[in-house]
Amino acid sequence: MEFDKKIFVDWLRTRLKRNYSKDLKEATRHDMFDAVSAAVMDYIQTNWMATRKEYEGKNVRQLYYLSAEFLMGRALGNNLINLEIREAIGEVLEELGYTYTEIEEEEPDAGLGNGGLGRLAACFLDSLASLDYPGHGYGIRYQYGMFEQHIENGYQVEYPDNWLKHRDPWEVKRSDLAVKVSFGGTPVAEKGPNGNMVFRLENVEEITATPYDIPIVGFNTRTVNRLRLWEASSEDGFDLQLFNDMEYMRAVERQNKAENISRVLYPNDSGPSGKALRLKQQYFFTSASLQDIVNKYKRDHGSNFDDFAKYTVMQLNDTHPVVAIPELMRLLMDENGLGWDAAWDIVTQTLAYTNHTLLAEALERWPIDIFEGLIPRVYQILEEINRRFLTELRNKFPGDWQRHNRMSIIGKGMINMAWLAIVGCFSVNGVAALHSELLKNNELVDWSELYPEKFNNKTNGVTQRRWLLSANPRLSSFITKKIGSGWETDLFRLKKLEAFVDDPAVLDEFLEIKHKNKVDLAAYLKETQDIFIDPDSIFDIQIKRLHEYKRQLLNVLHIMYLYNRLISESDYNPVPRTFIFGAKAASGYRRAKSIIKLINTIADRINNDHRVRGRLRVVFVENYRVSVAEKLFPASDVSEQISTAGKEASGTGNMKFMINGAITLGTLDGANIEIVEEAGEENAVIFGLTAEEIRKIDMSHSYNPQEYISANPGLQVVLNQLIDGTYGAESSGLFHELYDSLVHGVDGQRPDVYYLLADFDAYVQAHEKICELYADRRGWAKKTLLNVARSGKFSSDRTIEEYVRDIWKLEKVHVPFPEGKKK
Ligand code: 26Q
Repeated sequence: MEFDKKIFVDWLRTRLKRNYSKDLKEATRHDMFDAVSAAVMDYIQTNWMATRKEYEGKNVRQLYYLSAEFLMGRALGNNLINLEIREAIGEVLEELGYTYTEIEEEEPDAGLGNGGLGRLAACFLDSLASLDYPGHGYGIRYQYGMFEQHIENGYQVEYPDNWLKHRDPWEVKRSDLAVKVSFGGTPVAEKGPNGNMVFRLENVEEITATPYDIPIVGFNTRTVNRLRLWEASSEDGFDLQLFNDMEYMRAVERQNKAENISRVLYPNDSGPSGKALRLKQQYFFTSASLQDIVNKYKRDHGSNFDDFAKYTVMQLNDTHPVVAIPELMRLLMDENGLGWDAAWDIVTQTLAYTNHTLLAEALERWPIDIFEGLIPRVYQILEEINRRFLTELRNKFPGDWQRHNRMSIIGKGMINMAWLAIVGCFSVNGVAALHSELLKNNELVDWSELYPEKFNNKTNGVTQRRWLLSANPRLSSFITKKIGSGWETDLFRLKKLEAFVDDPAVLDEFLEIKHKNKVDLAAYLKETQDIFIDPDSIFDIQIKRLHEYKRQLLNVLHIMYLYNRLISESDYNPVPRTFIFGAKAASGYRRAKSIIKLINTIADRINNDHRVRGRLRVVFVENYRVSVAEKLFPASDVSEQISTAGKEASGTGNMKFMINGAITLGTLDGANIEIVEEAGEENAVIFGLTAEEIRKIDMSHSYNPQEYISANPGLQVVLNQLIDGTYGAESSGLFHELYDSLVHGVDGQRPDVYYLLADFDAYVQAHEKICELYADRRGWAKKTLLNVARSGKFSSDRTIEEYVRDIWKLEKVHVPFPEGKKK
């Protein structure tokens, strides 16, 4: 990237004058952020246009990643890094009297996702562009992203995330590409142009979908791909003929109702909401995206669809866009005159599906009446898909009625979206080796028997550009100094760091970097939450959505246990520890919210008890999000990955910890298994029941948590403290319910569904082990450096290459730099 400081400053001056009527001296930090971003956008546009022309000129096969969520976080730092002008911009800002950090902090996170699934989509876009693949995202431009979390009196309180309050400098509105999405109405049959029967909808509610494009800038390449997010509005506003007071009010109401579709991200990341508006969101962005893709194909190739599958492949991020299957059928048949068989061939050659969960309660199912009411023609097509599928099934398994019932897409008044996905897609993948095996052999065994060729694994990954190069500059320069550059696009090169693991000087240098990062985090927490933490203590961190299966409660029970020991055993003197949590609970998830209150209650008590001062602290980081995660991972010593084995599909935070040199304290669940495999058993601390052991106990119904309580008096005390008033008024309410859920079972559920008590002892031992390892500073440094060195597999670049090889079959497209310019 050619960069000229003087031109850049001139540009800033012009921009500030034009948009804010200010000169450089008068500009606020936010003005400055906006102007810098706009200038960077100008740089990006040149490459963006060049990329589009290259794709169009070469007529290449393209991937579309359909996802209800893209958890992008901030863009400025990432774009500057990928354009390799971060340092230069930093210098310009300093010369103008700003620090780079204060300008960066002005940008709100684009929090258009709940957690892992949404962040994975964002990492994938970064890898696609950085590896020069033509792959683009399609999603929803939520006006309000993931809620802002405040902690009030220890409780989580949700506030709207008004991230578009100021304009978003990274988006380009494309009103010229708006499409219509219809809801409701009555399907009416008519003769189509080819003499076949097609359906037209009468009396529909028509919604306008307007795309906003966001550039996805590849690292050290000219490739700029596109994230296209749809906004909902209504066109049929004002009927001037009928204009009167009532009509006016109705018109505005219609507007609001339409705009509500892209108003807000649903904040629950498990357990279907069952709400019609959620289905509206799904159909809205899926239909708009498919129309856009079909329109583009027709512009490039005319209306013969024979080559559609050759130039197009779509990945469905979980079941949220799975309505694409009947909708693409509808577009091809009703709007483009194809017959059923031709349309079905296209659908089943272009769509692929990723599953992200094993939890039965999280599988998406829609009541027929909601579905049919909102999209009646799509429902008709769905019924026909199911009718044909059941015919196929009866031929394969004649007389096996139970199997037919289990596998019917429509049954018991509900539509099973995962079943639809498996029938309509050519590929079905899980997101870590264990997860894919469990899908194939347990949850989806009926399906893998029917379609064994569809099932495959794609272990998740994370982009090292954001999670190491950008988030951890100290470690990044250390790495480049030791092994040279190149790891930014080939993370396996970190392997070369293994040459240094017995060099004491290097180990000390490595420890020093971690220490400085911990000092930075401590300063940030002091500044934002007025909490003091000691950088010489172990930073033991659990950051992820709050869920019972992720077992934050196990972490808390252990902290209570440790606290009791520190007070009662005068000769007990382990390494000082700081336990850090960050987590949002879905707004309607009562028990998850009780756990947040418990963490804050315990933190408050411990942090104010002089008896454990300097030895134990607990911090709950408020409003955990991508930009805060970027400060936490680099400062981590211990990565808490303690889900009940068999429940966490993969996890991706676990990978971000590893590449930043933390030790995994975890169960053999999700990608933890592969992390330990790569790092070496001696460089992680693993504990607890395995997925297989848990499955056996589950099936035999033999679990009795009381056995574990009786065998461990310390655990007994901790559990009693939840209800005996030790921790105040909540002990009779919220905490009592947590106690009951562990000891007795609540609402007809079995006690301790997630086996916290069964794993408690092993977890205590695991923490002891951590302290022992940490005390040997160079031993610890060696283990954590080996984790970094062996983290190559967990780059999303590796994941994307596997998707490309097995599913997408894309070719790289190199966008050439202009004559005489760099590279
Ligand atoms: C569904 C229907 C209605 C409303 C909301 C939803 C919904 C929204 C988000 C359901 C699920 C999610 C998100 C799931 C998720 O983040 N899963 C995580 O995906 C990661 C990436 O593959 C894995 O690493 C995690 O293990 C998995 O929990």
